[in-house]
Amino acid sequence: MQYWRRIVATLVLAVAVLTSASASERKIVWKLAMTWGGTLHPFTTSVESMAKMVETMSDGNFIIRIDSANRHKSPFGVLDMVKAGQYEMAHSASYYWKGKDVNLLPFTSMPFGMTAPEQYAWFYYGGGMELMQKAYAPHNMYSFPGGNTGAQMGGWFRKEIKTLEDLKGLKMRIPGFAGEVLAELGTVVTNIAPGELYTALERGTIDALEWVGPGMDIKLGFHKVAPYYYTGWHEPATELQYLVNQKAYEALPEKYKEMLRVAMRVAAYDMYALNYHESSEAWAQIATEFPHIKIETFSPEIMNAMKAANQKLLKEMSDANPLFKEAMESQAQYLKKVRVWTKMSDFDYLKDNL
Ligand code: PYR
Repeated sequence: MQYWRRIVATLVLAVAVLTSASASERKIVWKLAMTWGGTLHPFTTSVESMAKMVETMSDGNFIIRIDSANRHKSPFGVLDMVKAGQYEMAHSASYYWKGKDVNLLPFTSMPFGMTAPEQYAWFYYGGGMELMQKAYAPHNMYSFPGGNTGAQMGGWFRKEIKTLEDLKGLKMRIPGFAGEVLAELGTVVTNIAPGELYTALERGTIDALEWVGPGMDIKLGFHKVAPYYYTGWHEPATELQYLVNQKAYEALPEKYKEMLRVAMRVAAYDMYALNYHESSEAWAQIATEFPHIKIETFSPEIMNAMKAANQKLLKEMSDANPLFKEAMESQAQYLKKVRVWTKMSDFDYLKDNL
């Protein structure tokens, strides 16, 4: 009897030790740095909902604490911070790193490229994810889609842009490959952190800027200083990115890796739906509340020049960077096939139902 009591007591102790060990192993706290200030909804709220999903799915054991750019003060430093392991994760846009590593450029949106449904199909089923991981591997990180804005507006301009001459010398905030295209046409291009956009436009540091689309733009007040609002050509499917430190990710239990992947994917799709909704609401508001805003489309002369510059620069950059070339060829091949379907489905439906 004594013997059995001792065995049972030992087993109870072993279970208690194991349970507390696995419970303490499962308690994980990560830090995430955003490029965005604290109130850039829906970018910021999408990240918050991702972290909330992870917390709920893990019974409160996997916590992701979010630092906005207001706190870490380095909106464009988040790539380096995740690379160095200072933060386990970041939320940003891949094309911001074109000056550091041009191979990271193709994963946000390319001028005259894929639309959001096409690009999601490419990411998940057309080889895009594999190419994105290949591009991020030298930085010791993984990258995951982090929410799409859909096709963006071409930007806010103080003056009407009638000819190519009007683009020359114009100071414009525009990131990514589109910035390269406009620079080729003589525009003085810069990237400015989102938190400083309004002040830069208002003070005349820049003459024009593009940010996202009506849902986000209207809250930042650009229409008060730059009444010409151009339709887009440059970012038909802007996908934000989660950056995840490779070592931190690999150290996660499999279950948590899956929770994180699922939460990022759900939050990303949801941001796309929410931004679509909010842009349509804001568009309706623009028409009634701000009638001075003029909606314009760039002339065929300007569009053709942009397309030609785009092709020229794509070739030059591809010739100099094999991985960039691989990503661009993959997108071009994918687009060839998927656009036929887009035309047969959405486009043919819409042309008779607008
Ligand atoms: C921009 O920086 O313009 C984005 O659309 C994210």
